Amino acid sequence: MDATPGDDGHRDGARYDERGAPVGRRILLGMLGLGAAGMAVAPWAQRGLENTLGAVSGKDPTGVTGLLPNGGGFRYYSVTSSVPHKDATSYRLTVGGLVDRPADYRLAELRALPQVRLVRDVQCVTGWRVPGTPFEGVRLSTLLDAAGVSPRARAVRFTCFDGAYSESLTLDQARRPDVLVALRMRDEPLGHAHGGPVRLYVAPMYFYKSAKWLSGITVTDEVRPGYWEDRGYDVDAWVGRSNGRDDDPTA
Ligand SMILES: Nc1nc2c(c(=O)[nH]1)N[C@H]1C(S)=C(S)[C@@H](COP(=O)(O)O)O[C@H]1N2
Ligand SMILES: [Mo]
Repeated sequence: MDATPGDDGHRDGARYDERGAPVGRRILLGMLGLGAAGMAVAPWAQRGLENTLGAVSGKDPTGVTGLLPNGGGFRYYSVTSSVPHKDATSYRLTVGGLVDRPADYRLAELRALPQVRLVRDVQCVTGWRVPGTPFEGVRLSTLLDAAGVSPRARAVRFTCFDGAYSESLTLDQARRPDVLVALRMRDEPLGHAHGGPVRLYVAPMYFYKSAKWLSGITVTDEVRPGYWEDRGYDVDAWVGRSNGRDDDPTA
């Protein structure tokens, strides 16, 4: 783990050279190595640690089911403590709020809708990038059109079955053709670690907008900042044009 004391795991890592290439430290966000990595971790990670240790000692009712062994002898914990597993039988996506026709989709129903495949670079605001990553799924606009968005609506809020994460988009952003309710990543069904069976995929924005384990889409009258946005990150998270980059003379 490269989590560094004093680095919040997002903002301090977002540094770019003149060509716009990220030069920040790599942080494996979402997974936290315990043990020899020690306790010198970023504040966001400490929050995860506390949640996780709380869960181990029984204080967190969600418990720990997200333990994953890895080759190095570390155990990995999800920052948000445990995340339930959902499959084709148990998964549901609700669409509600300021709509005429609230809906409740099963995985098979989402798979039966028109699918769109996009190949873009994944960019975390901390600086790590994965070039040319295919995502495939249903356009969010398809689900919004099916639901019939009220004229009073201005934004869309996303909630997750991890019980902790949330995100938001303006209605205009949500209607972009490069915003998907993704069922596949890298030409495979979306695995649990990447937010499967269904995650949001907001191609033009930093990856924190792409909420994993998506369970709720609520049309609202105003933007409600999401999990990281409550912690200081931009709601409008355009890659290269947000999170202070425009104000940074070194950017
Ligand atoms: N539910 C949920 N979604 C989330 C996060 C999270 O912690 N929980 N982390 C966000 C951040 S900061 C990033 S960089 C990506 C990481 O996605 P990955 O685990 O598929 O690489 O998920 C985003 N969506
Ligand atoms: Mo991130």
